[in-house]
Amino acid sequence: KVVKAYLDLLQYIVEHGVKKDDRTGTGTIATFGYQMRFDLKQGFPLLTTKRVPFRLIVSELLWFIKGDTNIKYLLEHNNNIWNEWAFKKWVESSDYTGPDMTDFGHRSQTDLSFKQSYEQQMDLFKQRILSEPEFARVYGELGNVYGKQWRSWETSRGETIDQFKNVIDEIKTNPDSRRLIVSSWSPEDVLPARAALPPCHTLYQFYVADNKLSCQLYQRSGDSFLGIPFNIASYALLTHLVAHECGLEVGEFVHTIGDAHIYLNHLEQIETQLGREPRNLPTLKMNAAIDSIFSFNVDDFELVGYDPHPPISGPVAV
Ligand code: DHF
Ligand code: TMP
Repeated sequence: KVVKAYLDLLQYIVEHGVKKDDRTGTGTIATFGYQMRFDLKQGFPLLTTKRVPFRLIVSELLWFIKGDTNIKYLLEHNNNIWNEWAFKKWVESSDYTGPDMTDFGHRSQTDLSFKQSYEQQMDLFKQRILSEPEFARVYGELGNVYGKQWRSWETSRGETIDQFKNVIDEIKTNPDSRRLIVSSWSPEDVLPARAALPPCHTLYQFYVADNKLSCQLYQRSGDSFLGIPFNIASYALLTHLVAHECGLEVGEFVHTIGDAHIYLNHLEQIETQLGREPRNLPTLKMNAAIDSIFSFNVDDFELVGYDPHPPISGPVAV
């Protein structure tokens, strides 16, 4: 089955988006409030208009489910998608004595000799995270990001709440509940000192009807070219995993986005995708022998029939 929901989003922003400045200084076109629906029975919603690295989506989701917030696990799985935000804390710290890395996100795009120096510092940083446990403990840590909020939310009384496990238990025992929610947004944690990046996927809710599990995500801010393709696939995978754990079929993934934007330095990549014909969706195969959602490994997942157009690269706004 071919799905156009993502291309419709791009088209909508291109047509109706307004120019808007943003925190990163890159500039965007943006719209506010947009919803996509994916029927997970029709196939696994990984983009076909560019190749998206599924293995990175798997390792990031398993990292959330483990409750881990340190990039060490991601690096051990060759996943570099969160490096910049840990690196930023490192180069801004008083322990860092290398060349000045101020504003590395922009400068590495315009200044070739700086880019080399940045790449060298980033490599050194990754090596140290992987080989020095104490360094990793301090500088690999992203703070109160998803893993922490899902699995060990801290209350003002100093207790922790495992929202993720609780919601799974609730789906199993009280599937009609209208309170099947996991929230990552804490007003207390929206400070740079507490989280490297305040959660973009703010809150999700499950819904059970006809023996099918659906999931809706409220995403406060969506980078249409880089983040959203990952987010769609990640929550689709999450829905499959929770459905499997609860003995349910999969229903829909509903994706609601607040500030849905295209960075101005991604417009060309967006046009390329709008010129491509979407192809049939792949299907997801999971290792059926795994009996707990907490026991999956990266190689327990496989996509069958994924035949996308070639990858398209673009700079990430830090
Ligand atoms: N900041 C911004 N500005 N946009 C984001 O999408 C974003 N996403 C974050 C953290 N901060 C962010 C976490 N998720 C990539 C994808 C998702 C992601 C971070 C980065 C990314 O760069 N994807 C590349 C492939 C990367 C690779 O192969 O290593 C892509 O082309 O999809
Ligand atoms: P913001 O905190 O200023 O909204 O910046 C976060 C940027 O990262 C924004 O462009 C949205 C993007 N983003 C996603 O699209 N998906 C994600 O999963 C994450 C973590 C970020």
